[in-house]
Amino acid sequence: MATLKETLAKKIPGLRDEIKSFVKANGAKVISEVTVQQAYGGMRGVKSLVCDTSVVPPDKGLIIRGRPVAELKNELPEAVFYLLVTGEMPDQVSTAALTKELKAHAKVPDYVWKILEAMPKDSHPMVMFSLGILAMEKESVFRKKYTEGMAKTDYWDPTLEDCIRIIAALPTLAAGIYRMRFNKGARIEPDPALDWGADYARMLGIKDPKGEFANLMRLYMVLHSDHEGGNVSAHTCHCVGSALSDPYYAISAGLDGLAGPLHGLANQECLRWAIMVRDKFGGVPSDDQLRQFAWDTLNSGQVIPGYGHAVLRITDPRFAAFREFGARVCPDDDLFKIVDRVFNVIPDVLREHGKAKDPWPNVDAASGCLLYHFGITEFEYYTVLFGVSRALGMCAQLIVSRALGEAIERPKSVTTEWMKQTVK
Ligand code: HAX
Repeated sequence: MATLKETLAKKIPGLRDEIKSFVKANGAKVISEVTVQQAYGGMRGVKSLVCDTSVVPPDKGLIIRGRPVAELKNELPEAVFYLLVTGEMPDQVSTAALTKELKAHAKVPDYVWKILEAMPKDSHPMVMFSLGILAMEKESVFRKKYTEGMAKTDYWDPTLEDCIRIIAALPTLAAGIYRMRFNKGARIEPDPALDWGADYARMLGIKDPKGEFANLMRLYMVLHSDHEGGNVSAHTCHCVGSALSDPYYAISAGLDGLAGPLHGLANQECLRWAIMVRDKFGGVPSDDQLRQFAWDTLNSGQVIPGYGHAVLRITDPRFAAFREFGARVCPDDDLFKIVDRVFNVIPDVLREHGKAKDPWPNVDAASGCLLYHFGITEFEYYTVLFGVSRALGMCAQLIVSRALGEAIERPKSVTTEWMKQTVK
């Protein structure tokens, strides 16, 4: 048994030495080049960030600290957080200690609820979520210690502490927002006896006689937890954190990026699309009907949500894990059947369409129909669930970044005029 903090503390000196001597020996070597296309095209493929928590090989999908995500699908999210931060899978006792630590900080201060209650009733739940985290910034141990005066080598410690507190409070905050925003009745208080994911499921107030919704939440939290360092939310969080803004600022900022329709909001778009299909055809359509519907979507200039990826070039293993869950728990659900059928039809349509580099489903293609099956029918909320999970990865990346003493981000921007002169 070793707590997350003990395991990390033991690793930090070795990690620092390793990186320091590696950079000293190889600092001038070139690892990437940048084309004009990349500079204007979202820096796709430019290798200029370091992230050790996970990698996403285009032909394999998410690998967390050397473990393919499919191998982790039965683990608790807090155990995966431990793995993300330290690179080691905790034993049961260490996981239980982390669960206990998280549950000790599960309460959300009253002033946060008051701020959220004062917001317009039609505020987007992601705004409420991001704002709720930002409002809690006054709790930051990092800011307090930094103001008092702290050695750079100690930054990681209060960063870890802030991150534990943020992760601990997120299910309570997110579930409270769900109940408040969608008129579900009074908030449900955290239960110290439950694990992090199961308590989130319970605080949402979903009836769960067989415990399958809690299983879905645990799975959801593991599958969305991390996806390298260059995606919009992780990179934003890293960039803000690199200015030594504390984790409350950095996580809130990362979530603002996750709220975009090409990133985390895609899961609400996916379900909207599947429901449009169901309503148009009065149930599960035939493959031909679905093909035509997909072409209508593409011809109207819209994307097929849930398909394509900036990095992946295969069926996302996270989609496969959700599909397997659906096949076990709700094989006869119409929306699940539509999602399944879409999988048979869309890759060919996108290949024929000829634009998307990746015609395969991403993580967002299947998650929405499972949430809907259990009664979370408010699509606008889906990105909040994604955010609770992705906070695990963002926090892990921040902690590692502070442990390694990484520098403030400051890439060089150039003008179009400079580009034109340079390529001459
Ligand atoms: N349907 C239609 N066209 C698509 C497409 C899709 N699902 N996926 C990509 N394309 C198009 C792009 O719009 C782009 O068109 P233009 O050249 O006209 O601009 C072209 O194919 C090339 O794009 P790409 O290089 O294959 O993909 P990008 O790296 O630019 O974008 C996206 C990756 C995920 C944003 C993109 O595939 C997309 O818009 N998919 C649908 C939305 C979605 O599912 N997003 C969630 C992704 C997972 C995630 O990050 N979740 O948080």
